Amino acid sequence: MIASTSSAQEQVIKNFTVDTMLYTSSEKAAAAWRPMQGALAPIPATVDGVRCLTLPCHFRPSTQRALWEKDIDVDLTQYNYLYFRFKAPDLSAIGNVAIYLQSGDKGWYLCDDHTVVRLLTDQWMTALIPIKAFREVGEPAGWEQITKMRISIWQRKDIATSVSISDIRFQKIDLVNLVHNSGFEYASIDRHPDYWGPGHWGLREGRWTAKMDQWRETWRIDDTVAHQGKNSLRVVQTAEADILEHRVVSTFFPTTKNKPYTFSAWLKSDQPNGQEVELKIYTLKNTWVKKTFTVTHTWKRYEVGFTPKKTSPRTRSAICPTTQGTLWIDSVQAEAGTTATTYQPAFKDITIIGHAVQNNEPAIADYPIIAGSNTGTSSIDTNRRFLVDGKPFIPTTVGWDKEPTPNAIRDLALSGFNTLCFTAYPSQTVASLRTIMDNANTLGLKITQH
Ligand SMILES: [Ca+2]
Repeated sequence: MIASTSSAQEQVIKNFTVDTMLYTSSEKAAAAWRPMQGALAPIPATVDGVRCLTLPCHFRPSTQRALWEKDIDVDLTQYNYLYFRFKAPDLSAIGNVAIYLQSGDKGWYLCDDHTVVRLLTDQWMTALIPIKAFREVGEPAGWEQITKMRISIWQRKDIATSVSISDIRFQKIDLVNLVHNSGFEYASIDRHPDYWGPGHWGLREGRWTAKMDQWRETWRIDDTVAHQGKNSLRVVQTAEADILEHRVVSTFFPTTKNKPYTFSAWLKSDQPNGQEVELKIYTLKNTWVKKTFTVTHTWKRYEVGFTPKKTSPRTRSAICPTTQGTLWIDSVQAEAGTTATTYQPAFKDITIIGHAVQNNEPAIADYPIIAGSNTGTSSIDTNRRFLVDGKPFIPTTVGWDKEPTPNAIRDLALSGFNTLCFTAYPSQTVASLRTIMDNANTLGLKITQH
């Protein structure tokens, strides 16, 4: 058992390794993870390139579950998450994976909630379970004295199957950053960062909408320059008229009224005499706080404080170059408090989306998304790709702020776009919406709304 701090996320995560699951024989594995109630001995294995312990589950009609126990010794008041990786080749045979933590002789802490340990795919998955998701069974003696971990795999089908597990740890994760993809490390679409846009989430200027490839060259990931990680965002501001198109605006994050926050970003410019850049916070109803800086040619952190007058789930941060130059942006952070603390990625940026669970909220991949097609289903997969009917899909469209006419819909389809985007107002009737949607569907267009 090793307590260590991850070098990659130094100051962010403290680890207590329960078991790396790297055993050289079944005997040694079974001595550590004792098979209980007739379960079979664990098998050291390499599954899809991952060294692990495979737990054989030979379910019979009389078998409710297979379980294994290991002695541990940990004070869990110092940690707030249980982390492990697992893979189940036949999800249909597995009912649930329950984790028990024994404390004293009279009780356990148990996590067996399907919403926490979810068997989503037959690939390697990462579980990140909040300690507070565990509930008491019997009379556990306290979080300070955890002496045993039990893995219990419940049967759904009475067949022989298995679950492989790797790298079990308790973690202390104390993340403050509210901004998603704040280091620009994720880009599902070629060199275009996830969770960021130019403000209106589309381009308004006609000369750019006709030359999207050129605009992308001026507003994109740069994987040769970074303050942290591999990427930064590079914005080439060539004319003052392009200020709106070259804003760098985050997705929403929640803020609480009368509470101070600090927004910061690491910036550098190619301008020898500096480039003017605004840091902005958009709060409710698009009121904003801003501070203007002259950014120099070396990486430096800039920050602005703000205190929202109302509680809102819809606060956004923005970095806006207002004079000409090439600007690199990285390590953006919005956090509670009056000063910027050491940069940390946001919670979901260091976990595998789709398998991370925070405060029992569904992970992003679990939210159903309704596609325009009346037969299609859509979702976001574990690699953050948007899928329609199981296949990656990138909507290309022109947006209407009113009802698109039949001719407009037809022209959209004939021009090679694959999606119709329009605003649905309360004044519209179901019948008029239905006409638009049927029209689009007939022409093979998906529908999205803004
Ligand atoms: Ca970065």
